Amino acid sequence: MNAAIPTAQVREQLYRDMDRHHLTPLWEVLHALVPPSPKTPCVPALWKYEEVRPFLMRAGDAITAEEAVRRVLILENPSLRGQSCITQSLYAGLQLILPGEVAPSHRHTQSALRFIVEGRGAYTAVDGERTTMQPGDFIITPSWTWHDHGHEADEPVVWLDGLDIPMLRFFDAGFAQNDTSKSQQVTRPEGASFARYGHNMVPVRHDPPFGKTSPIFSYPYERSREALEQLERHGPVDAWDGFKLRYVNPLTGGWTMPTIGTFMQRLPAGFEGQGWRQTDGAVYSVVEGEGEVLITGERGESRYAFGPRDHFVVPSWHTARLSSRAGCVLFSFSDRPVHEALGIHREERLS
Ligand code: GTQ
Repeated sequence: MNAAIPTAQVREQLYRDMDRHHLTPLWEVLHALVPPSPKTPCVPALWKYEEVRPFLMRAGDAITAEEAVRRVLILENPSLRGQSCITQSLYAGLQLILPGEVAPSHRHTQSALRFIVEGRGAYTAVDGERTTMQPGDFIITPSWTWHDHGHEADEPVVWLDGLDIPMLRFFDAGFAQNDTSKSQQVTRPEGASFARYGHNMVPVRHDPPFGKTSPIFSYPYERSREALEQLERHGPVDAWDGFKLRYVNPLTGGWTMPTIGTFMQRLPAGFEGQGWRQTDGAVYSVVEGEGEVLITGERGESRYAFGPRDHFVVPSWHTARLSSRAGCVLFSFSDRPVHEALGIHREERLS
């Protein structure tokens, strides 16, 4: 080693010489690769429905559901523009279907959830069964099942799409096919899957129809809301979450989808929540009522006032604090099933 040559120069020369061999020094990036705590590029964001809706309706004039295949405005994280994602692992969008339209049948390995935001009477068909959409319903399109959406009633219907698109892109595991017909054949009456699996009973002999995904593909709001109302009557309230329930796969007690966890919670009137943070970034859809969320990360603080049909995202390891003067109901989803499957989920509840 020649002590006269400054180390920096030796290093620079090394980096340049090995660069064309596709080699790079770990020690320059180690800290960023293995950070002491999650450093997400995502930022908190809020989409007010009154601002989004006019664009959705203009999209309704600009393109048909059939031509678009899916007429969706993607909710893009402001710091990840152009990447079609709301967190690094999750996709979210608002889909519009107008009376008389059909969004043609296809299938893909990406799992999807629909959370109905506005309007009623549209349907989604999954694996031969249709389900009619009502605001607040949580509907699943399991991986690799044929699905089409249609609308035979008389008002625009808008729903939140949540998909694991970025995750499948990360794993390079995405496949898709278009169906030969626009709308799939209906082979079972509406409600058939709910009758079999949705009443705390399941057929004695059955195979899980959708593999790792819940056999119930529509969870009606009426039921979720009733459960939350009863919880509120009985107490006690959780200081961080209010009253929060997780949607379950009745066959396993586990998550409804292998990649996405879904939740619904009620914040009672006067709720002033404590802060928490967790590794799974989460997307929220406001169902009813009004409230506030304070989200704190290393880059600062965001305070959002939200009302019905607004959407917001809490990125990984950001501290969130919910409050509501008049009370509200929130739907949310995250990639927690994956964190748990990998044994990397962490949560901190601050007091
Ligand atoms: O409804 O099948 O928002 O395939 C994005 C991709 C919706 C759907 C999206 C999709 C769909």
